[in-house]
Amino acid sequence: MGGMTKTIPLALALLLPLAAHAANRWADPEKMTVVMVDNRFEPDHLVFHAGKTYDLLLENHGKEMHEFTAPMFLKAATIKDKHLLANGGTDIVVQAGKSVHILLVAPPKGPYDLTCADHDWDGMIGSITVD
Ligand SMILES: [Cu+2]
Repeated sequence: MGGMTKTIPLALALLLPLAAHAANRWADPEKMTVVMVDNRFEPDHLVFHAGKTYDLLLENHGKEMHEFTAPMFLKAATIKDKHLLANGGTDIVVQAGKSVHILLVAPPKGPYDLTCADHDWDGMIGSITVD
């Protein structure tokens, strides 16, 4: 028992700086809002900076369910709450009238595809640039 009380504070002393560092990554993100309507993204071209943290807010103002389908972008980014991703991590589903916040660290530079898997046939297509 005496050994435990000595061991725990030491473990905490070692872990707390790590926890603080991990938390800082998500502190003070840049806000980015994308509005989804029937059937398009507003705006339809998004620009992120590689390695920067974002609070991406997806607002569905439409009467249809829409999806932020960006398989390569979402796989390459660091996503805080992966449970918000659907269909094998390829997209974010936003029900009509709802919104979803995603905290992410932007992936490496490059162009990434963006579509709505439900309405790409109707031109609900955007694009993402990470620079
Ligand atoms: Cu859609």
